[in-house]
Amino acid sequence: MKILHTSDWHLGQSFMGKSRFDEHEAFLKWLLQTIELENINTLIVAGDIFDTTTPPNYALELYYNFLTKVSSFCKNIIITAGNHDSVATLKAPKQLLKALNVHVITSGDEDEDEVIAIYDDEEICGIVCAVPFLRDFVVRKSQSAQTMDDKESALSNGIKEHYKSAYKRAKELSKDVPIIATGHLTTLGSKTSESEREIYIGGTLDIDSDFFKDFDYVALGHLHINQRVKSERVRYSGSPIPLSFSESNSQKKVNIVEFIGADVKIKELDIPLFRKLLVIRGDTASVISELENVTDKESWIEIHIRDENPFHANESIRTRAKELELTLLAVKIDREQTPSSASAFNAITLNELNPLEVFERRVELEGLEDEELTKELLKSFKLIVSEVEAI
Ligand SMILES: [Mn+2]
Repeated sequence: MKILHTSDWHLGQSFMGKSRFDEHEAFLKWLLQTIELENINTLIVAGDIFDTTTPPNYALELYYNFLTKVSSFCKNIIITAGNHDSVATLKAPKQLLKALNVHVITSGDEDEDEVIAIYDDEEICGIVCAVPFLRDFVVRKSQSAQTMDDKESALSNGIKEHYKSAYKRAKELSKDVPIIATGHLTTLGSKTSESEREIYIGGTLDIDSDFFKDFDYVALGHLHINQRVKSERVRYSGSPIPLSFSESNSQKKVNIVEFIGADVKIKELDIPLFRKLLVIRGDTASVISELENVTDKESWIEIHIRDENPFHANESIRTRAKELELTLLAVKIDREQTPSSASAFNAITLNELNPLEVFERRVELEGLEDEELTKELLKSFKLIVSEVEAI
């Protein structure tokens, strides 16, 4: 049995106003070839298929075209929902996709059977506990939780129970084949990037990855950097394309997991980079000289200015980039070096900031001296954002 594990495609992402269509199309083409070449019989996509709950039509088209093609030569296909996905959008074609051997698991509630037998020819060769991103309403057992900490521990216990019961059902189905779990969550001690939203109330819920130890392999999604967590067999595949500038230096990968008898062989396979994201830091002169050395005109560029006169620096850098026909997606001003003057802030447009950054700047303008109060305000703001985004 050979599995390909990927996640966090974020189809339809609008990246500072730019479409990722070309990169996603190239990735899916590469993925089809890889699945065929590597003789993969099980494909797992561990959440965040789409970037938003209302994906644009071209993103849906990419998704369906890919599934139609891949199902003709890959026997088992398992798709689970992530925190970005809309349960309804993924669920609507569920029955139709089943005819193509595509299993779609959206919420993990009692109506959905997450325990899926996978086949090699006509024989069962493994079982996948296809656990999606577990939304609050699926796991929260205790309504009486009062404080944020109570709520967090109720959630984390609920999640652990959920995996335990899936494992038990898998064992009942077959005792002698590998059992694989999927998940869309943050585990303790993992590396994050700037493009993952906090998914549980109050921020990141730390799930200790130890509780995965019964499974033969755990295919995780949510974190965008490929990594393993504590054990060789508990891994994030990471996203196939860099979703933020903070990921520009991390090689994108898929994981290929092969079971041979009781042995498991895991290979990280590099994905080609379809568009370069460049981060350039420095004062005006050094940024401009680096821009002049950029050879790949298709690159998308983020600038961090360290300059005494950021407003002027911003103007000259943008003008030079235009002459060079380069695409600057963001010009940021390194804050430690910057007087917090209105002119510096005006140099940045709103779509170059995330909601938290906007809120932080607003709080900064208040000039609050009470550090505790500032912390509380930021925490409450994050809570509101995570609730709005979880809808
Ligand atoms: Mn994601």
